[in-house]
Amino acid sequence: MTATPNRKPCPRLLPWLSLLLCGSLPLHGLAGELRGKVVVSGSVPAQGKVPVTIDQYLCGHEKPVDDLVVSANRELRNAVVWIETPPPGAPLAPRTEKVELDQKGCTFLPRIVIVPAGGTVEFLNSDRLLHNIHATPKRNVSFNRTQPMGRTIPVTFAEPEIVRINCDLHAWMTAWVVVAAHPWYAVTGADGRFAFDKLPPGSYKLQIWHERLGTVPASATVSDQQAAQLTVEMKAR
Ligand SMILES: [Cu+2]
Repeated sequence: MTATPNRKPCPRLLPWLSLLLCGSLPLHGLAGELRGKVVVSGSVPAQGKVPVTIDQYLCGHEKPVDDLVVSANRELRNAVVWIETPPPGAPLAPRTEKVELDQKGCTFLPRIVIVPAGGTVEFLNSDRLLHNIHATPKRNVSFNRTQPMGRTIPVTFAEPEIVRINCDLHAWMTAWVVVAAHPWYAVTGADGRFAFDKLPPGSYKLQIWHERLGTVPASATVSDQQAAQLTVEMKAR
């Protein structure tokens, strides 16, 4: 997943003219890239399954345990990566894009969504049964709502944090809402990879969070010559 800063388009001009017309130097003129990968060291438990004891007609008889998904090459899926020290004058994250979190096949899809602080997540239920969305935030407003099929429940998240979401009716159902303070947040794919672009050259501190493996720091230096490469290792417990 690539996080892209939301900037008003600024025509390619001489830097001083851009500064005058656009209020800042155009990032695309200085843009650097950071490409990374999160891998797991230590003993990785095999992905287990949890038995389904209710609503089997729709949910099936078992569900994979999705809280630690590691590829054969030790690449970690669903790690959240963000830049702890965003560039000075970084734009606020965009608040207009639609973020949806569905409940489908008795699973939250996707497991992790990123929403900018002040933005709204639309919770959906595509299943022909009753689900529930139970959020346990520390800095945002708590909520616990039943959700019949087809109902959209919009929820606005004001403060940056990572919020756990559960369905109390189906114990295996967990999702996470990452409320982002700025545009440089990403979630790793099945290959453990993430990328940030339009990043001004400089040195950055990063944080990498995973629901089972905790948080680790990292750092990277970005230049405008070539993409910076970063491999982050998280220890399986
Ligand atoms: Cu449910």
